[in-house]
Amino acid sequence: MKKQAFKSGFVAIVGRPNVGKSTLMNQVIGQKIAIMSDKPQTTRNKIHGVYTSEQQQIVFLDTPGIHKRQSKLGDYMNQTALNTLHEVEAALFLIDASEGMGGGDRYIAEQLKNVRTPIILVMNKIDKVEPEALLPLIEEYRKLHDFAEIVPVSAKLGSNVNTLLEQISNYLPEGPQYYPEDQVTDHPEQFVCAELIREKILQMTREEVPHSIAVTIEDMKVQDNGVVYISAVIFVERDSQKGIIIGKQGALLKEVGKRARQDIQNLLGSKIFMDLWVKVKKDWRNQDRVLRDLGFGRE
Ligand SMILES: Nc1nc2c(ncn2[C@@H]2O[C@H](COP(=O)(O)OP(=O)(O)OP(=O)(O)O)[C@@H](O)[C@H]2O)c(=O)[nH]1
Ligand SMILES: [Mg+2]
Repeated sequence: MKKQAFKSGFVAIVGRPNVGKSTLMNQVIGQKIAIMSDKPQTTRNKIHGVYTSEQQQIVFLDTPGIHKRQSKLGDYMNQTALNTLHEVEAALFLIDASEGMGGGDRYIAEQLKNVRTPIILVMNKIDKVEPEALLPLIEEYRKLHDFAEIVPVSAKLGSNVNTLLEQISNYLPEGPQYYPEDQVTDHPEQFVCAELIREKILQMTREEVPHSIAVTIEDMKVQDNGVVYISAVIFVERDSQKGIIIGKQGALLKEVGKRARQDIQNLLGSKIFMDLWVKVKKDWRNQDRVLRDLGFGRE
């Protein structure tokens, strides 16, 4: 039998906030590259996740959920997601099949009209949907756009994800293996560590607090005893939020540190010691200079 040529390419994952884009990417990669939460607007940057098999290498670009902007940070996030569509061989438009179509999906479909990239409609969260409800929903979405394929999946359970990978393969050109097979992302470890700390805060706070947080790693070094020392700063927008993050007698911050440490030790494969600091940067989500300092540059 003739050996098939190796294929490779870039695939964007776009959709409304909270539909499961990051969950899907992590499921395919088999590792947590992008943080996930039940809060909308969890992902803020374009996150690369590399999937490698014997026949193909797909670089997935997980993007921020496209939403009605509430800040300059929101503008950056939406632009990041939409610009990504032009850089890829194919795009996955993820929707939440358990919620049905909303204004947000229609808005995104509108944006897709100017894009020549093949778009695969991925109907996620089918574990929460009665099978007979799926067909009418497919018909409804079909009217929005001329999709290249339509694939129902459960990103959380991994159902039908292999079918999706096979479908994507049809849209990839022959190409080289860009990354070594054991590399799952090209983000620096510091970025992933900061994100893991932010994820724990998202899990433990509510309302405006999750959106008002930014995390930076100020220092990260291997000590003589082999332990990795990490110093991280959690930025908030208001004094009252600083109190919430620290918690009663430092309890919340301590718990954030405990949960993050476990994930970061898994990521780095070594013991870590972590110092967490909380600082107020007034209204940082609307300050151009601060946004740039925090890594949200122009897209
Ligand atoms: N039941 C179910 N829940 C899912 C599935 N996929 C994702 N979720 C949940 O949906 C929520 C949002 O998941 P994320 O992966 O963070 O969503 P996202 O689209 O990346 O969100 P943003 O980054 O905010 O745009 C989390 O609570 C996930 O556990 C699924 O297939 N089934
Ligand atoms: Mg996400």
